[in-house]
Amino acid sequence: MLLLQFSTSHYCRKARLALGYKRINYKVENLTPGLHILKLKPLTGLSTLPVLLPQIEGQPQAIADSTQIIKFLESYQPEPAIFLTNPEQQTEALMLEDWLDESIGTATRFVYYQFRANEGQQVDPSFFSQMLIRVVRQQYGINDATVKLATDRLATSLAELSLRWQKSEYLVGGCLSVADITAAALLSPLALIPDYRQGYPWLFERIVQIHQLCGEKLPPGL
Ligand SMILES: N[C@@H](CCC(=O)N[C@@H](CS)C(=O)NCC(=O)O)C(=O)O
Repeated sequence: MLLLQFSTSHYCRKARLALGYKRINYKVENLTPGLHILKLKPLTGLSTLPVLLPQIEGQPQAIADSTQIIKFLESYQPEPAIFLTNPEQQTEALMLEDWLDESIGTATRFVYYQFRANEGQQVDPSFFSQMLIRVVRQQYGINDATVKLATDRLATSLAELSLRWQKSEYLVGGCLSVADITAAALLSPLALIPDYRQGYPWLFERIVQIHQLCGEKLPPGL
């Protein structure tokens, strides 16, 4: 299998965690932001990464979107399972995944690029990196006002995750699920931000444990 990705994208990390948990052999191809559209549009009709190319006869040519990739992996190789066997718990895990994808992953992006453009400039002060940060901020409308809203949304979501992860090792049910993998990936960019590292130590402990379970390299900062 081949995973088309941006090396630093937290949604691509989510797909890698799922592939790693299932111990599936795969290669990655890192696309260049901007030029990625030329490759993706004809393949998927979308412009976002990750995209998985199973490269297996009888399987789809390309699967876009991290949620769809995990669904595909679960049906292609059911064990070890990322979906829960209890239907109610599985519905809850999928709802958490969707909330994390659509709301929290976006809020993390806002807070992360705000940090990288200000106090975190020294993480990579190169011209290319700073230019990319400017483009991303413009593309997603990242500014002081939208970052304030995102920060607030993250605080609410971390309160919810803290209740769940401090009560049990798992967000839903009695084993690792799509909800844990999604949270570990989409909150991982916060590891570089000192306020989050100091305020939420339990979050980063769990992110490390999930990366270890999935055999995935730890995110920057951890
Ligand atoms: N819901 C999508 C979101 C993926 C996403 O937002 N990917 C970003 C990178 S983090 C992207 O490809 N952006 C480039 C673009 O929109 O052109 C998923 O889960 O795969």
